Amino acid sequence: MDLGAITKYSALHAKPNGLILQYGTAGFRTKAEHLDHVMFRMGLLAVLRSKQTKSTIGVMVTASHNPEEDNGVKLVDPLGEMLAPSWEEHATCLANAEEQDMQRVLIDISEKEAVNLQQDAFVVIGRDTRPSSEKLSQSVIDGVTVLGGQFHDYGLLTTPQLHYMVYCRNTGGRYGKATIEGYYQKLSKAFVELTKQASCSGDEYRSLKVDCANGIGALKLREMEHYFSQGLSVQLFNDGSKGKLNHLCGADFVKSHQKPPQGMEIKSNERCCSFDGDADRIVYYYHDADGHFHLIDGDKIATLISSFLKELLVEIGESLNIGVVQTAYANGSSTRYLEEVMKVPVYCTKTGVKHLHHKAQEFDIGVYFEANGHGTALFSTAVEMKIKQSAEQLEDKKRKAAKMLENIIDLFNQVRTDGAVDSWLPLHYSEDGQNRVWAAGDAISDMLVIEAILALKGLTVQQWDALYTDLPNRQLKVQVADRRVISTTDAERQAVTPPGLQEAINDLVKKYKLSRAFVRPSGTEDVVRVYAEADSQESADHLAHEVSLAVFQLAGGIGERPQPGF
Ligand code: 16G
Ligand code: MG
Repeated sequence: MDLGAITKYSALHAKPNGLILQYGTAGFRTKAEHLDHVMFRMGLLAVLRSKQTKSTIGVMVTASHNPEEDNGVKLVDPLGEMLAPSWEEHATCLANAEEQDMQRVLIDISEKEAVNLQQDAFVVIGRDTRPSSEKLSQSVIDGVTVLGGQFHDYGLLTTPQLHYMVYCRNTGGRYGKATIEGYYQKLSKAFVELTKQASCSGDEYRSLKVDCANGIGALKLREMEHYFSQGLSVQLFNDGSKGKLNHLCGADFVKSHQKPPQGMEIKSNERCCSFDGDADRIVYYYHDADGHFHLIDGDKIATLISSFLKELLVEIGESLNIGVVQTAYANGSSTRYLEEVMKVPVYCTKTGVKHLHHKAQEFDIGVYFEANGHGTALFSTAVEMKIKQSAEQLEDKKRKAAKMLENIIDLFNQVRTDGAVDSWLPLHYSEDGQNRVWAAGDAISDMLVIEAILALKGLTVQQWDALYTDLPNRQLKVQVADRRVISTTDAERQAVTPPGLQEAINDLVKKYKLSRAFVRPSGTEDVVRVYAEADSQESADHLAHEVSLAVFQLAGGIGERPQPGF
């Protein structure tokens, strides 16, 4: 380590005194002007992690669905998965060290993790379209180079594309080529193969309007569209040419406001979808003939995907276990439909992709989606092998179904480390013996899977929507002095503290039909989140308001008391 050079460069990316940030599920995220030192230091940390794992590490500069003024940074581990928890702690310590302590913290980390400083390091960098991202990614590069690391700057990428690049590089290109063309080719090939088998390829199945949140998704879809145009034509809106990133558009806006994005003209029954700012989330929607807006969220996406996969398995004659993983935010109607009509086991985990992902790995095929549109399907290696064999050996109809499944697996843009592909991996990387699969969801790949399924099944967007009717629901936020006074259990569905809160919620819920409510401290904002659903919108709204008041009274509310009306 050239400590002199580190000190000199660090001073050029000086930390504002007293600023404290936390590496959360979404990495570091805050106003862009507070992040220069964090970026430089994450460049340093990525080099240490790369030396330790003897693998390529990724650094993504993005703040996803946050406002344009914000930014953020996430490190991507060797198999394209999220950073290991112990290194998240190092990231927090390093980012928060005052200027004079930074070197000591850096040395501490490398000693604690037994990093061989002589080892080569390689870091790949991607960024979203925020005005601040280019300069911030340059600060990452400064950190990488001052510690002697090599790097490749991919420039503009979606978050899932950067994960793909990291995985491809660490598996010697066996999964795919670590280039943007490699990504386009891999996904498009699987999509075109799949949709070739669709008997109904009328125009209504072939065209889709996409709201790109004025973000990176627009650039990448535009580059990609000619690769899959045989199977699907996309019309892009909010492509960044005029509007502001995530402003009145994008998946987060559409889901939380339950209304269409601005800047998109929607004719009745046209199929539309929205990406978020870094293209790892997707929701669908349409207007019916009466002009009513219908949202098709992550729950209905999971239902479509799991029912299709189940049908294919029946056709092949395989009895594999499929499970669906949701969070407490999943609409009660979706859970009921999956369990009672589809007879698929459903599990509930805490909010946050890593929790769902972990649970989904327990199944031969695990489909997981958060209601907000974050999700994917995971296939165990054994299943993948079985399906590949079936695609070669079985006869006619069965073979066709196996081929479809094979293409769907490719289309999900998932990679894994268990079983058969172990031989691809750098042997020295085995963090905790778990099957590590990165597949936290990719809006582009999810979109192509959904479009292929709709075409193959000949389903219109209304028919898909009609699988079940969502229970009316409402989400609210409450300001409290310290949101940590709320602790939860049962996958966040029950409040343990403060005393009396759960009893109050139980009493309120009893007043309404088909009702349910829960509260949880947010992991990304300084608020308590409240969710309620009931048999009518009015009841859901009332219940949410009453629960908010209970939180305000029992959990130390601050500011104005929650008011009724939305
Ligand atoms: C993060 C999570 C997302 C979750 C959200 C909840 C990842 C990659 N992202 O964005 O899955 O839905 O947090 O936010 O894990 P909240 O805690 O503020 O409600
Ligand atoms: Mg995102």
